[in-house]
Amino acid sequence: MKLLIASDIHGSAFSARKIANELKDDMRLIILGDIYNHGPRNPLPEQYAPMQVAVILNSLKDKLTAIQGNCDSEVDQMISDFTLNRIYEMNTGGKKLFFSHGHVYNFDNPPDGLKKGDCVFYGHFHIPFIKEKDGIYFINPGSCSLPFNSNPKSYALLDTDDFLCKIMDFDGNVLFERFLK
Ligand SMILES: [Mn+2]
Repeated sequence: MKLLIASDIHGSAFSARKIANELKDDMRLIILGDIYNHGPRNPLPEQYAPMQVAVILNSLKDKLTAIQGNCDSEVDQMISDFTLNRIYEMNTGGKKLFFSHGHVYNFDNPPDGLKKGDCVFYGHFHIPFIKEKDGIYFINPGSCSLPFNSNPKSYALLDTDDFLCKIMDFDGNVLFERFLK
């Protein structure tokens, strides 16, 4: 199975469209929250149009798993044809993949009950990375809309057959890649 993992769209129709274009037929999409609102601390992203983001993501609802971010409110659920989950867990290939927004669970505060080889995915920080601590992997796809620290807009790809994880920009460049073994 191939997963496209993206985060922190923050209402950018431009970025939602880019993600939709990268999503191939054999992929599932996981969105790690901060979907519609730009957030009071952020500038407006490119083509800020939350309702257009909803139209794009609603059209992908059959292949989409979504997480609620700290900028996502009750009304955001009302415009979404998919559920905004606080966390999402997937068990595959002997691993647990744990997905959340990242303001609660992250490198400094991992969720309980993980073992070596498990993977924790989150956004929130708008900085892409693949880190490892005590055999547990922490993956941030960055923000596909409002990256910080002069990073490019980015997203992650994970193949759950060989667990190769890549963080990509929208020009096809691989920013980071690592086997999450
Ligand atoms: Mn955010």
